[in-house]
Amino acid sequence: MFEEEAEPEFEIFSALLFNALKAITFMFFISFAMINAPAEEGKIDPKAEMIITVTWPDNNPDDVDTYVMDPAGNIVWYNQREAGLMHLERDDRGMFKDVILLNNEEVTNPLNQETVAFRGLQDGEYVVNIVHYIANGAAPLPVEVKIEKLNPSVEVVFYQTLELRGTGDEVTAARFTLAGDEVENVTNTPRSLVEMTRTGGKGAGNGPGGNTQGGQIDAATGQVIQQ
Ligand SMILES: [Ca+2]
Ligand SMILES: [Ca+2]
Repeated sequence: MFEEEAEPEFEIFSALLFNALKAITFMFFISFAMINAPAEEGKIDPKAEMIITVTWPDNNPDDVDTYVMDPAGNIVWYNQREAGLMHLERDDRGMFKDVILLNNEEVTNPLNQETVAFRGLQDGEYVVNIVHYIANGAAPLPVEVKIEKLNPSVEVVFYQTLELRGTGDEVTAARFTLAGDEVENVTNTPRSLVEMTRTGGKGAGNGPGGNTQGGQIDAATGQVIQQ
């Protein structure tokens, strides 16, 4: 009689133990996943070698896009936020989704700024363009472009306020050539990067690093060297 009663008690205990183990395993995996969840938005590489900052007036609803091409022909833009050693930290779309938490309440963040960071440098020419992706007003939009080289000490390579004149307007802010630690030949000779991203160039956004058709860029002509 006693032995028969002991059996269900043991079953309840083992069922409880089994469920507790399941719960602990579940919590372990959840916490592990949370630890590994990357904070993609707004990430700045602490080892950045160069920073390009593009800013337009606070609270302006226009969407400006930053395009940067490295000497290898990689192009970083909102649809290809990582290319070569460059990373677009944030695609600012004017007022769209611009909120910050203040005292646990969502308030509008007036800032309009995009940042591209280089975690390494390559010799050769870089091209920095700004594009008026969406214009809401008729007046030209002032856009400030700042290019800084961070090591061994902060050096402002370029700083200028340019104007964008309506949806689709693309302006070459600066082109510069790196040779070791030296920055040479800063110009603003126009060169479209938007066109290259739309015609299947290396920065076309079809997977990491773009497709395989791009190649070495000739620093003199700015053209892709056919292999
Ligand atoms: Ca943008
Ligand atoms: Ca904004």
